[in-house]
Amino acid sequence: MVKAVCVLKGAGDVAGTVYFEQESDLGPVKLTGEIAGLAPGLHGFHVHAFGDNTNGCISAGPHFNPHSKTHAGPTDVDRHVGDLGNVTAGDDNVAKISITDKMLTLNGPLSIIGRTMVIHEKADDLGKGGNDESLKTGNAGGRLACGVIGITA
Ligand SMILES: [Cu+2]
Ligand SMILES: [Zn+2]
Repeated sequence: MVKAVCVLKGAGDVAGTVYFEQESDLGPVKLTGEIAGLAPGLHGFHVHAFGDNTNGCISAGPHFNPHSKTHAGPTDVDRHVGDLGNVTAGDDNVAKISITDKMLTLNGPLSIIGRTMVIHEKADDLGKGGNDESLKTGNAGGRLACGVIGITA
């Protein structure tokens, strides 16, 4: 079992904690946790390539994409490894996270440990927006908060 944690912070009021667990080397990764301070509705949620927050969330670079695919949704076969789609904030401005993903791993050379989770301003169109940006970022807009994924007990 490998466990990791990510504490997300940003310039505004958005903040949260996401926990990661992977039972076996090739098994799915389970994500749980919450992010508060969000406008109600959908918000793009991704693993970005770099564990670098030196200039805020922008330093995390593009979506983690070791196989050089285009942007898509979490259930698509061809997607960025970091594409987790959207999380939904309720009227209480909190998004409760409960995701099981088969493409992420906490093991080996493609491990997401040391990379950055980002929560976005807008909904991710999952690559179906019909423009170039949709195939790169899902048109999810600004980066509200982010944090580096680290190993935990
Ligand atoms: Cu993102
Ligand atoms: Zn992507």
